Amino acid sequence: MGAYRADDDYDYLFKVVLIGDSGVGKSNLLSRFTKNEFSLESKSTIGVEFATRSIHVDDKIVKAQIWDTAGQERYRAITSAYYRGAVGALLVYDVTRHVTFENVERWLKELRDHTDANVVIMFVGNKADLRHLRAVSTDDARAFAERENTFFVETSALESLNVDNAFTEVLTQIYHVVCRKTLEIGDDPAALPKGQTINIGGRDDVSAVKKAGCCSA
Ligand SMILES: Nc1nc2c(ncn2[C@@H]2O[C@H](COP(=O)(O)OP(=O)(O)OP(=O)(O)O)[C@@H](O)[C@H]2O)c(=O)[nH]1
Ligand SMILES: [Mg+2]
Repeated sequence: MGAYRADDDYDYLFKVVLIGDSGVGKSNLLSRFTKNEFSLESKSTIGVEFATRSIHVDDKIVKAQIWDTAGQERYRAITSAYYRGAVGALLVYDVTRHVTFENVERWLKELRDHTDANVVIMFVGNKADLRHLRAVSTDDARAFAERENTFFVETSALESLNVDNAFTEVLTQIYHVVCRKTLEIGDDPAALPKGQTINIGGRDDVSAVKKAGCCSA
């Protein structure tokens, strides 16, 4: 039937949320990843938007449903609904505005208060293209990520630097956590190591495994 696959032809669907202060570039990271588009004059997000993109991990199709909301409190939707079912998050700050880096602890707390303990978190320093305006060092950000046990990358939505990598890494990590759970549950549920499970079967969860079967790794 040719190389085309229907949009709903996927093996896994994962909900991923974007969080971080207003203006750090969440919406542009999303549009760069899902549409390869960037806008210098994008407006603040109001409410919630989402977009999808499918990628291959091993021989499986992983579809990401990525949610984006406003960094500003007054434009944000109901917090618990935004996080419900999320298995991954990109926590974004702006490398040229130190205050956005200082606020990540608050974002991290909100994220952890509302999601499974094993949500995969990518800490993202965006606007790396603005080299002359840098206000947060890579070392400081990496140290924070190590302390908080999250992944870390610097990106530029403008220059398409590391944007695909950031999303792909999150999706791949989620995929491996989900696979591990399936495999180990198949063996002996009691043997599940702490800190490695992700709830994907709950009724309210958007993220779900569509078909049975898992990674070969
Ligand atoms: N130089 C540069 N500018 C960027 C980059 N990413 C986003 N911007 C600009 O930063 C501004 C804010 O970007 P948005 O994507 O709207 O930010 P946001 O985090 O979605 O903001 P809220 O919706 O208000 O929470 C826009 O003017 C973008 O063009 C980047 O990588 N480099
Ligand atoms: Mg936005």
